[in-house]
Amino acid sequence: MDSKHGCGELGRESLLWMRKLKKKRSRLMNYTIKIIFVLAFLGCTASAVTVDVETVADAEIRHADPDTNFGSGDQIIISAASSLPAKGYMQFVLPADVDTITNASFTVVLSDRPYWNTLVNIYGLNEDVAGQSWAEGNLTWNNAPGNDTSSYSGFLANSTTNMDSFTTAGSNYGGNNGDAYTNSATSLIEFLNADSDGIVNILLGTSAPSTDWTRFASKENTTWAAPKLTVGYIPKPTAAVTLEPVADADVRSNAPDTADGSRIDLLISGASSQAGKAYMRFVLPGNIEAITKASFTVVLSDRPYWNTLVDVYGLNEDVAGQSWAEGNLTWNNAPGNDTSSYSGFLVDSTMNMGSFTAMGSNYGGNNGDAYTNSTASLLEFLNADNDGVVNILLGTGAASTDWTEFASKENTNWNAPSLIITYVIRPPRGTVIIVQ
Ligand SMILES: [Ca+2]
Ligand SMILES: [Ca+2]
Ligand SMILES: [Ca+2]
Ligand SMILES: [Ca+2]
Repeated sequence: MDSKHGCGELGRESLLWMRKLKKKRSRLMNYTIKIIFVLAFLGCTASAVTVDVETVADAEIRHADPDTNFGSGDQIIISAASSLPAKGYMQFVLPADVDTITNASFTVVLSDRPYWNTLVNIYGLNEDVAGQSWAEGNLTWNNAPGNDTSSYSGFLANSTTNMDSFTTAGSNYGGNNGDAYTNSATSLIEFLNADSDGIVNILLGTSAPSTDWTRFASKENTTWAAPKLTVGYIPKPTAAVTLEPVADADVRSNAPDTADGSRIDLLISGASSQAGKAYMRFVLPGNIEAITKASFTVVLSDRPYWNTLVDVYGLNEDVAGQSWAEGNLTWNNAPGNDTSSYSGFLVDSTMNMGSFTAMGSNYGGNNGDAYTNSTASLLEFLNADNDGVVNILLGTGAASTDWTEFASKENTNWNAPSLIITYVIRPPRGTVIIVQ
C-alpha cells in the first residue's frame, strides 16, 4: 500500500468511488464495495491525533462532611489539614475512537494558591473498580470509589495507582493563581491504556498539613481553566457514509387507515383538515462500534407560503414495529404516533431531537432548500440503537392548510432524506490489528 496515503485519504477515495458506482450497483456489488471499503481502512496505518479532554464531572470530597457533596463548587480543595482534609476527584470521558494512547498529560490550574508549597499526589482509579461514572452531584467522602476514608491524604492501595506527584508553588515562593501544573508521567499513559470503557478517574491528594489549603479550578470555574487531559492517540479506523431511507411515508389524520408509501412528498401539517407526520426508516451499517458524528437532512419539495417549525423525533429502541412495510404504514398503525394529536408523538415511545424552521415562499424559501439537524440528541439516539434499524419522525404544530412537504425517496426532482454518519469501525471477528 502506498505509504503516502493516510487513512483519511483512502476513506475519501473510497467514498468517491462508492458514489461513482452508486447508480449502477447491484446488491452483491454493494456488499462487495462495503467489504473493500472496510479493508481499505484496516490496511492503513492511521496517524496520531491529539485532543484536549476536560472533566465531565469533578468534585472535592471532605472528611469533615463525609456525606455532603461539593460537585458544584468552582474550586477543588486539596488538603490534609485536620481542619479540612479534602481530596479531588476528576472524571474524564476519552474519545470513542481511541485505539492506543501514545502520549498524555494531565493539567490542573491553581485557583487559590496557599502561602506554602504543596506536594500533590496524582492517582488513577483502577479499571476494575466499580462506580467510576459517579454523578457530579452525588460524590461524597463516604461513597467515592477508591477513597481511604481513614486517611486524610491517601486512597485505597488495591483500588488506585500512584502515578506521580508535583509541587505547586505557594505565594511565598513565586506561585500565582492561574499557574498551570502539567504532568506527563509514563505511568499516566499506562493507566489510560488500561481503560476499556472510555471512562477514567484521576484523583488528587496531599499530605500537606497546612491550613492554607491548595485549590485548583474545577470545570465550574469561570476565571481559570478546568482540569484537562491532553491525549495523543492512534485512532481506530473510522468510516463516513451517507444513508438514504429504506422506507419513508407520511401518515395522515383524514385517512387514518390508508397507506401510501409511494408518494413523492412527505407531508407535514398540524392542520385539523389534514394533519400529516413523516416516518423515515434507515438501516445502519453492520460494523459500527460507535457513531461519532451524525446529521439528518430533508429537502423541501413543496414550500408553503408561511414558515414552518418542524420537530424531529427518534423512535425509541424498545418500541415494536420499527420495520414497517412502506405500503402498510398508516396514521392508526404507525409506531409511536399519538393519534389524538395533529402534531405530536407518544412521549414514552419517542425522543425529541430538536427542530428547524423551513422557510416559506413569502420568506425567501424555495423548493430544493435543504434542512439539516445535527444535534447531540441525534447522536445519542443513533448510538442507542442495537439492531441497525432506526426511525426518524417529523411533525409540526403549524396549523396552516398550506402544507409543508419534503422530498421522499421516490422524488425524482429533489434529494431523498439522508443521514450522514461518521463512525468507528468495529473490526470483523477474529481480526488482529497490529499497531505500528
Ligand atoms: Ca464540579
Ligand atoms: Ca474505565
Ligand atoms: Ca416512500
Ligand atoms: Ca433499532
